[in-house]
Amino acid sequence: MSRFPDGFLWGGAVAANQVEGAWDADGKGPSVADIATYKPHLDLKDFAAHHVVTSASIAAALADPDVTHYPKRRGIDFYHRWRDDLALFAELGFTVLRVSIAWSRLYPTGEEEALNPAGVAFYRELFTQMRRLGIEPLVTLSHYEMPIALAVKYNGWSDRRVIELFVRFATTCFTEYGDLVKLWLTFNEIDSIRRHPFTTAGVIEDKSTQGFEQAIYEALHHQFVAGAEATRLCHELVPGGRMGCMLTKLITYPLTCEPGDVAAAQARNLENMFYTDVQTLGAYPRLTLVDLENRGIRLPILPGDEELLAAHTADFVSFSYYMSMAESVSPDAERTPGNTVLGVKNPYLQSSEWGWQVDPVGLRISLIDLYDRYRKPLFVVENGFGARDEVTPEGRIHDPYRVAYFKGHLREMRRAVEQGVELMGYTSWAPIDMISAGTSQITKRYGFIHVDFDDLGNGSGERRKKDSFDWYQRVIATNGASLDEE
Ligand code: BGP
Repeated sequence: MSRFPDGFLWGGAVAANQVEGAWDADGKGPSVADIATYKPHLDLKDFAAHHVVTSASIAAALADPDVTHYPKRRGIDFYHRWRDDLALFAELGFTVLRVSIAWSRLYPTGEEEALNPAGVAFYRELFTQMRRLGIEPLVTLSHYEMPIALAVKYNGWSDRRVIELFVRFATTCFTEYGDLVKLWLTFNEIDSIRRHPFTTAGVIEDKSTQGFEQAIYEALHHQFVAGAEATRLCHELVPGGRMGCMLTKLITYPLTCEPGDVAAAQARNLENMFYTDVQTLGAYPRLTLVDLENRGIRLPILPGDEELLAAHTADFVSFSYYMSMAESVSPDAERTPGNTVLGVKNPYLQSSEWGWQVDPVGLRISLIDLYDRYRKPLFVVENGFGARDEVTPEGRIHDPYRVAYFKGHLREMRRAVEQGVELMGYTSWAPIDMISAGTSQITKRYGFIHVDFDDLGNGSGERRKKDSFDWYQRVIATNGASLDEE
């Protein structure tokens, strides 16, 4: 019965915009997440359509006080129920919990000189209670929830002035919470900027006079620079502080050994890794620079930027892993959605109701790939199975499909560790049901804990343990040895 290394961190991950709710309580300003609507009329698999925003739709949403049709405004009311939720996480045996800090809870528009004291107090209490429960906080500075005022005024991160504002926010987080929080992440899934530029970086197409693609890469460069500066400040201001970068690990296999398929898959994997290359190796890969040049994209690199990137790389590489894809040059190849991407269907894999292809071995391959490329500690900070759960008349939730998903992935993860991958920990996505990032639904449930809300916010909000709760509790209690049990 093999275990994970002593001190391996076990837990779960959530994001402020998907759980907190209380979008305008206690001085919080609106964020880009607060205008996301649940669009049941749209194909759940057409993720791009769920993320389309215009200046007009933003203005209309901001003028609308409704919370029913803006699910991230209400989340799962974690802002008021966090103590009970933390108690459930402690009962699971968590030694780490990944959360994010909502920038607009500290700086409502992102530009205030003065901090919002209620926001500061909220996170201080949260981290203090985590420490009391023996749960290490792992904090993401930016998880799809920048102040919407910065998107409207500056077209988000496409404007270099947002770097300074973010660095001030990060500095505040380090000085306010550095005694409690030692593990930090800069930008959640920074690579998603090309898939949903508004959600990730506040970039709005109808404001991008320089061209949408150009604006997106300007925003990306500014996030890279801000991330390196935040890494420098974390080391300066947080005793023992460690900063990680975060990637959506989108592994792509060639559908066949037809060389064209192999080349197509290689191109997708290189595109995916480019983001961690910059943050971990400290420079833009030449292949990417030439590709951007060929596409007429100009990176707004200013003097000192490249030195900063080279000097302040990530201490560890974290990533989300949910599914894998295939690629093919054949125009007839069937495509299926994944985590805000489209890829070719792999005939060897099953898919979730949302079309995400389930591939536990892909997690081991990803761990080996990333460790061999970066030779730095890794952290799996998201992995999980979104599914509809039924509550029985007796109030039970039987979710064997979720246990099967985790069992497969955790066994493969353990094999990678046995092969020598340095892995700091694992945080499942997500320990409790919440509003999905892609489609703003709660009925796409991930948790070991059920939350009694529907997609329009009806329900008591009551928390209920699913069958998978006990299963994960035992995995943690045995440091993974119970994975061998049938
Ligand atoms: C990742 C995000 C998370 C989370 C997850 C699941 O991309 O970092 O915030 O939501 O995907 O996706 P979804 O909620 O769309 O099912």
